[in-house]
Amino acid sequence: MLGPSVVGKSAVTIRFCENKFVAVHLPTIEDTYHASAELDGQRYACEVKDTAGQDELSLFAAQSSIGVHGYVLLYSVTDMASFEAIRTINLQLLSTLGCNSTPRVLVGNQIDLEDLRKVSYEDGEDLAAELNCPFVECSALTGQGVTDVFHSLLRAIDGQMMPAEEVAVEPEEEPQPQGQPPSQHHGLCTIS
Ligand SMILES: Nc1nc2c(ncn2[C@@H]2O[C@H](COP(=O)(O)OP(=O)(O)O)[C@@H](O)[C@H]2O)c(=O)[nH]1
Ligand SMILES: [Mg+2]
Repeated sequence: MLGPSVVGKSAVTIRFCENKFVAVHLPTIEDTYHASAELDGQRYACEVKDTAGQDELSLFAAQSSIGVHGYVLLYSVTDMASFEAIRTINLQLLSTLGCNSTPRVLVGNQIDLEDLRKVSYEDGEDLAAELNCPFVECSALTGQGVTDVFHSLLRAIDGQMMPAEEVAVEPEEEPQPQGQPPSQHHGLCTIS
């Protein structure tokens, strides 16, 4: 679970894994949560790593990527600076992984605060197109869209993990992303 501070990384994680809203969560706590998800007839055991957040002082560390299958890039729709920070966080992530793509989902949180919205849905869609990943808006407070966040990411992870013969593109035209070889472990997904 990546993103700037106070955008709701912990709140979205806990909404998905424990189906409750935590109004106050210590910002420095980094913890791993578990959830089970059912998608397209397949059951997934998800491990979600809540991070303390990425900013100028705490960049994404290579060791944080060990065993992680996909990433949530979270901003708050009420905070334009948090949205603008996503590009940098994404670049840091890809350069740390040493690849030009990895399963990610771009997520705008806090859509229950519509009156305070600063980042439009279209802004989010445009950035997701630029980052080449799915886009979801959600609210950890109401729970709206939260399941969709993780389903979108599981689809992105599953798409990358498909065995080579099931991938519809020609390898010459579209090389597979480097750094994370295809895996047969479809049942367990670790998300950061
Ligand atoms: N209204 C509203 N508040 C939220 C939502 N998600 C998080 N918050 C609040 O935003 C603040 C930061 O949330 P937190 O999960 O601690 O952010 P983190 O630092 O990114 O982990 C807390 O006061 C939360 O209660 C949401 O969807 N809607
Ligand atoms: Mg937190």
